[in-house]
Amino acid sequence: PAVGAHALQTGPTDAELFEYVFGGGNTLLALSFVVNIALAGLTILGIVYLGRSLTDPRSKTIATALLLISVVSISSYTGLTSGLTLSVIEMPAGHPAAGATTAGESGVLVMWGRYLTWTFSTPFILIALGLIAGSNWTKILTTCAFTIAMCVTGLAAALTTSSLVLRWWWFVLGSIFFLVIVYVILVDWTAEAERTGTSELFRTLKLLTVVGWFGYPILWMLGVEGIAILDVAITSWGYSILDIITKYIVTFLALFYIVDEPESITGGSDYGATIPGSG
Ligand code: RET
Repeated sequence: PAVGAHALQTGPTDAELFEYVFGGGNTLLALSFVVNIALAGLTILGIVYLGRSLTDPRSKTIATALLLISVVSISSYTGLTSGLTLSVIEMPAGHPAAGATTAGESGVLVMWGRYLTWTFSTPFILIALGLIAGSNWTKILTTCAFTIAMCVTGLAAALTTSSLVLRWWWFVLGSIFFLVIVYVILVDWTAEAERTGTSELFRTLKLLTVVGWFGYPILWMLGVEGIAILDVAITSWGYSILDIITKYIVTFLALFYIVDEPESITGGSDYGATIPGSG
């Protein structure tokens, strides 16, 4: 092999993986990708339509962050659909899926494009949530940095083939980063939303986000990357359904609110500034 060749550059090509997923026999998996392309597209159109009358700069910033969630999502699912961000990867010794074969190659189908693209989509979810809570950019960007770290370690966990222990160590690191985000949402932003006057909306968004986001590491553990008790199509549908909740449903709830009540979102003197005198 060429110098520098590694797992991603060997095994089936994108064309072979596309044929494997869409050539029949894997309809369930194929649908879990295509349905989300459609939903992300509809969400983009919905935001452009409903957001067209927004004038308040902070509401516009929120709507733009919401738009970018679905822009990343439609690209992410296009990557999975085309086979470009799928690979067949051999699991290390001791892994329950070690020795499996997929599409005539030894290894399991890994949807690594999901972890890669969460790196770009989850920060926009946190920007929207933080602005709705009336938080400041220090806290918002802190959560963004931690979600990027979490997703990249998840990607590393999925792609590590040298050792089972190191796969799980990556996972533990990612989970610690995740807890930082959960803390900021549940403690800081909950208090800030109270002061800003957005606590009613924030409570709903917080519930969908925190409960929904916990589903991802659970699926990772149960799916083929972890203890492999769920097959790849079921795991993929799990992620696709979680995406519907944590992205499109969160987007529309937030959007209806800022379109209806743009004045209550302008809590801060600056975007995301804490209201003067509120501590
Ligand atoms: C990983 C594995 C490492 C440990 C943890 C994870 C959490 C992932 C989460 C993903 C959320 C994704 C969303 C995508 C929407 O576009 C990476 C699975 C904790 C919380 C909301």
